[in-house]
Amino acid sequence: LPHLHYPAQLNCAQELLQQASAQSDKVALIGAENNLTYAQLRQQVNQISHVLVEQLHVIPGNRVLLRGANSPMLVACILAVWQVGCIAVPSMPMLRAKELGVMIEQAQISAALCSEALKDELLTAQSEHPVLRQIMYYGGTPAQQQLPSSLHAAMKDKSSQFKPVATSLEDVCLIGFTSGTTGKPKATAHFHRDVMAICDCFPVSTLRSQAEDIFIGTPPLAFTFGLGGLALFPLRVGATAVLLEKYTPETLLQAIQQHRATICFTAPTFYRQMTAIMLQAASKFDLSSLRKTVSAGEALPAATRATWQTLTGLRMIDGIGATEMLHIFISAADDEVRAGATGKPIPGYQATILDGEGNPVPVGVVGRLAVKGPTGCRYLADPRQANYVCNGWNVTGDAYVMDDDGYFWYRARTDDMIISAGYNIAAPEVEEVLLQHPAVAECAVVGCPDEERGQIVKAYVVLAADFEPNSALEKTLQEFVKATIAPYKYPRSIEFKTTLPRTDTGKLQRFRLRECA
Ligand code: 3UK
Repeated sequence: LPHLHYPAQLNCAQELLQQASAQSDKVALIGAENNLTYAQLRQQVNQISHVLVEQLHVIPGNRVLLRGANSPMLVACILAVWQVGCIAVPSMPMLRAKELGVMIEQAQISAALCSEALKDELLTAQSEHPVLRQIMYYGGTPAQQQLPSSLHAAMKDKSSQFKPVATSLEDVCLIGFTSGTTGKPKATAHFHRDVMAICDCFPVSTLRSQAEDIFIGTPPLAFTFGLGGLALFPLRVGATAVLLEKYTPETLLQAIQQHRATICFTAPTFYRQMTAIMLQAASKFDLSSLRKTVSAGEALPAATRATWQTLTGLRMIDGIGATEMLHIFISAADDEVRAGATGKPIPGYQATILDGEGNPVPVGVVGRLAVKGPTGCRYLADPRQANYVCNGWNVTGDAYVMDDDGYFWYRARTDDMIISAGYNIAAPEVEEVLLQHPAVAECAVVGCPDEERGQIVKAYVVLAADFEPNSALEKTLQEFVKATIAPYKYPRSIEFKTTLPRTDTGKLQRFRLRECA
């Protein structure tokens, strides 16, 4: 695609800050504590850049850890790290010292910019991993902001001009860590070019976002879904982003109404929780400003899509993305949605379905999803690179099927296929059906070892308000599944729970349920 060709020397922070000259007084970022106009954002980024170079003594290529809840300041820090030619390594706010230590070693992190609120775990990690030389903190009390280690104190006397480091298009600027549901988390490296490419793919072809848009949502900036959707995409088109430090489904609904947000990014489970609230108090929230709502992170069940559409009139934009690919690569614009399918490769990307030997399978046959395009997987010195990238294809580990029209239909993570008495059963298919029942708020289906059948289908169910767990309801749900899909797929065992284990990114942790099963 012609618009994906960039000059050989390019610094993505500089590109993203270009809107600062075009519309300097427009609000770029709305935070819990403060807002930043485009001009103020650029000024802060420039001052932080001076601190990085003059006080933290970073040189291009150094890896800088970023740590904080979503906020304008966190965005400014990421852009500053890019502007000085360093590599940003954002970390999930919930991580503990041990997990941070793994990241510090794996990415050889030498400096960190950290929210005062998340200081303790990082200090513990630093004491065991001295490769992390220096940390500066932002936020905190006025007294803390006077300390020598405060980013604010250090920014005060810095110039608001800075000449971006002339990076090349293929310099690494970002290391994204996968959530690591199994085994050691994987570190994926991305270039300045990749950051530009994701801004110029999905938002252009599918989201069709513009300067007038107001972006809002929940994914942490440490998750590339959130980094793109809540920071890079809005900045690229000169729009406004609302960054929520804390949120619940209820406060997200309030924030959409308050800020008249037009584009929302979150995970399916969050949309479900929002609809549950909207159904209880139908007239309470005015969501009429919303234009596009994007769901990613895990499969979007039909019931979630349908309820959302009934309550808002909006066709949800489902999209599959991956940390390895940086952002969404298969999706459909709202006027091209085919309910149940994720969509088609977004312009710039190609997708195919492969069998176990890496050969393409015919239309209609389930296999492994493989994609290629302007972004791709580059693990940092990790033998698992060979599992993910084969013959130039990025093989995602998802079972998919393609139809005659080139739409891609999600089946399951390849490791979430249940084999029971010789039948292959996709866990998400059973979950979809259970979610159509009014008693079910959330559910997770896993294979449970069974002497006779090898595995049996087991469902963990969180009930909707007003429903009581009992064996009659268990039977009702089993009959409901049998009456809706092939009876052999029904959950032979159902366990009622009050919550399900999820990652900070909203993904079900089926492996943890498999362990208890
Ligand atoms: C699953 C989906 C079905 C799928 C991500 C948007 O989720 C993101 O990245 P992760 O590295 O996980 C990747 C895996 O998650 N998945 C994501 N979206 C969907 N499955 N339907 C979907 N719509 O198994 C994939 O392989 O955490 C999502 C943008 C950026 C991202 N990093």
